[in-house]
Amino acid sequence: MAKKRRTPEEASIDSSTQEMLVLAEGLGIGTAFTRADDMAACPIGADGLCCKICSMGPCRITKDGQTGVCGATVDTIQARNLVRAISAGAAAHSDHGRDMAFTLKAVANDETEGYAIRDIAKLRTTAAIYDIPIEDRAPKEIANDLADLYIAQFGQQKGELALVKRATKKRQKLWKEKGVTPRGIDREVVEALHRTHIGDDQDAEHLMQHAIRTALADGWGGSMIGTDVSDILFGTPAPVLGQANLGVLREDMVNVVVHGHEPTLSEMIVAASQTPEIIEYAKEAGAQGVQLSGICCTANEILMRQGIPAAGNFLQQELAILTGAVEAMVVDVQCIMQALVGLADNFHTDIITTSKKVKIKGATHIEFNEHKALTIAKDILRHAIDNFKNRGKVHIPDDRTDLVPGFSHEYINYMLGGSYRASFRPLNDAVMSGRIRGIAAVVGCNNPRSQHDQLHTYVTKELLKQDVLVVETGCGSIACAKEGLLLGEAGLDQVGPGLREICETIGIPPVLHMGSCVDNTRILTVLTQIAQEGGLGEDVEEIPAVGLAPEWMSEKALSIGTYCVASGAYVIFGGSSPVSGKPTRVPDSDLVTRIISEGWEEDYGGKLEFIPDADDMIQATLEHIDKKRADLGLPEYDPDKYGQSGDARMTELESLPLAERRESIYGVAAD
Ligand code: SF4
Ligand code: MSK
Repeated sequence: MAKKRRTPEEASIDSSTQEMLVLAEGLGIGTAFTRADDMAACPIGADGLCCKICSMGPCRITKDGQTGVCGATVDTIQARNLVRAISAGAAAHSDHGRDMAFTLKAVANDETEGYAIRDIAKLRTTAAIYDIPIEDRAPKEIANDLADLYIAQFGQQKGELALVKRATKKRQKLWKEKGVTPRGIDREVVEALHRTHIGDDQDAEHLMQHAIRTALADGWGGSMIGTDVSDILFGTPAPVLGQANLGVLREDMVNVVVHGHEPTLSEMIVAASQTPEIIEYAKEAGAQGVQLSGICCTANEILMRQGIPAAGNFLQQELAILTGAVEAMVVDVQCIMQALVGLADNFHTDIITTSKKVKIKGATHIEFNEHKALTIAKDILRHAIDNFKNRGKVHIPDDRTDLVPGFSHEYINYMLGGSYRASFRPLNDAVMSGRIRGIAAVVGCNNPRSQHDQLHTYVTKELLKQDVLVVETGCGSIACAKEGLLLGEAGLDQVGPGLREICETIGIPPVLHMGSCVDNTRILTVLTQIAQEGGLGEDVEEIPAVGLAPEWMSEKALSIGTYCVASGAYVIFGGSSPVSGKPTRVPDSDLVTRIISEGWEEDYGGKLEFIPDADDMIQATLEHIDKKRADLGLPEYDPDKYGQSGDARMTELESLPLAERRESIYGVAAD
C-alpha cells in the first residue's frame, strides 16, 4: 500500500514552500518532501542498531542481549556509530576551516586574485591571542604568521590546540583533567576512525570520551578557524538589511543562486556581479542585471556581510529551481542534494559544482581556484547570463521578508556598550536582574521528516514570550527570518516585557542572527565572554543558557551539539535520537543515551538530549534556565516585574497631557 503523502500545509509552515509544493505536484516532480513521505526511515538504522563496519555484517541488533557476529554489543555499536557521525561532522567543518586558512596564507603572499584583508582590526586581535607580534608589522606579515599557525593546528601531533586558550581557565583545566583537550584537528578525526574499526575500542564510555575530544577539535579548532579567517578576509559581520525567501528571485534579472558553505567563491561572485562588464553583459542578454541570492549557509555568509538576500534554507534548494527563474545554482560543499541535477533537467537551470572535493554526476563543473578567483567568478556569471535566453515559464512566489542579520560576537559586545566601553556587562546585568530570563541558541538544519520551519519558529516564539533572548545560526535563522523575527521592532509585540525593554533600549531584534554553521563558535565565544564578565558564574555551565537544534539532520549538527556540551552547555535536539534503541525494540540499550546525558553532565556540566516534542523542549529549556538562575542565587524570574520602561513607557507618556507627563516623570505637580 502506498504511503500517504502530506499536504503542502502539513509539509511546511512557509507559504512560499507550500506554493512551490503545489506546483511540483502539478508538474509531477518529486522533492525531498515527497521522497521522505514515500520512504520511511529504516527503524533499525535510525536507532543506531545496525553495524556495517566489516563484511561479517551488516549486523542488526533487534533483540535484547543479541550481539554482532564479532560479539559487539548494542552499546558498542551505538557508540561507534555516533562517534563516526560526530567525526564526519567535525571533518566537514574543519576541512572548510583548513581551506580558509590556506586562502589567508595565499592572500598574505599575494598569490590570489580579488581578495584583500578586509578586517585588519580582527586580524590584529586574533594574532595577539597567540602572541604573534603585531606592532609595526604590515597586515600581510601578521596574516602570514596567523595562517601558518592555523594551518599547523590541523597536522599537529602533540600538545594542545592553540585555540583552546580562548576557553575559560576553568574549562581548559577540566578538559586537561578528563584527557580530552584536542592535540591536533586531523589527529582526533583519524583516531576516531581508527578506534571505530572492527576489533578496536569496544567500551562505549571510552569511545564517547573520544567523541568529545574530536568535537572539541571542531568547535575550538576547525570551525573557529573558519569563522576567524572569514571575518579577517571578508569583514566581521555587523547589522545590515537583508531579505529572505523565494520571492527574492527576480523575473527581470539573471538569477544566480549560491549554495553550500564556503564564502571564498560566493564573496567573489558578489564582487564580480557588481562589475560594470558583468552588468553590461547581462543587459546585452536582455536582463536588468544579475540577482544573486543564497541557500543554506553560503546564504548566511553573504547575507550577514553583504546583505545579499537568502532565497531559502536547506529544504528550499529544490524549490528555487522549480521557479524556473534560476539560470545557475552554484554549489561548493555540504548540504547539496544530489536530486538537484535531475530536478534541474526539467528546467533550464545549470547546476555548477565548483569545489575540488565535490562533483555531482550530470552537473557542470567549473573548478574554483583562489589564485584566479575573480576571473573564475566572472566566467561563472557569464555562463549563467548565457543561459538566460533558455528560460521558460517562470513562477516566483511573491514572498520575501526583511531582516537584519550580522550579530557577530564583536558587534554584540560593541552594541551593548559602544566604542569606548564595549562590554558584556549590560547583558549580564539584564540576565541577573531577570529582565532577560536566560539565553537560547536555536540553530541547525531543516529535516523533511518534520514540518519544515515549524519547530524552529514555534520554539523560538515561545521562548521569546518567556523573556529568553534567542541567538540563531544556520538554516534555523532563515526560518525565523521568514517569520519576521529578525527585524527590529517587527516581532516585539510577541516578546516578553523584560526582553522587549532590552530590545527597545539597544535597538535590536528579539532574535540575533549570528551566522552560518561554522559560526556556532561565535556562540561559544559569547558564552565564554559572559562567564568572564562576571556575575553569572565562572564558566559556561553556570550560565542560564540552552542550545537547541529542533530540526537537525546533518552529522555536523551532532559535532556542534557535542562540542557545546563539552563546553558546558545543555543541548536539546529535536527529531529522533540516533542512539535511542527504542526501549521496546532492545530494552537494554540506553547506555549511550545515559552517557551523553547524565554521564556528560557529571563530567562536563553540559548534556545532550533528544526531545521530539516541541512543548517538552520548551519546558526543558525553561526548567534548565530557572535551575541555573536559582543555582546562581539570582531572583526568580517574574514576568510582571518589567515592561514599564522602553518604548512602552514612551508611548504611555506621550498620551498624557503635558502637566501629567511632567508629574509622572519627575513626581512634581505642574505649576
Ligand atoms: Fe557485525 Fe562486528 Fe562486523 Fe559490526 S564489526 S558488522 S557488529 S561483525
Ligand atoms: S546549511 S548543516 S542544513 S544548518 Fe549549514 Fe543548514 Fe544544517 Fe546544512
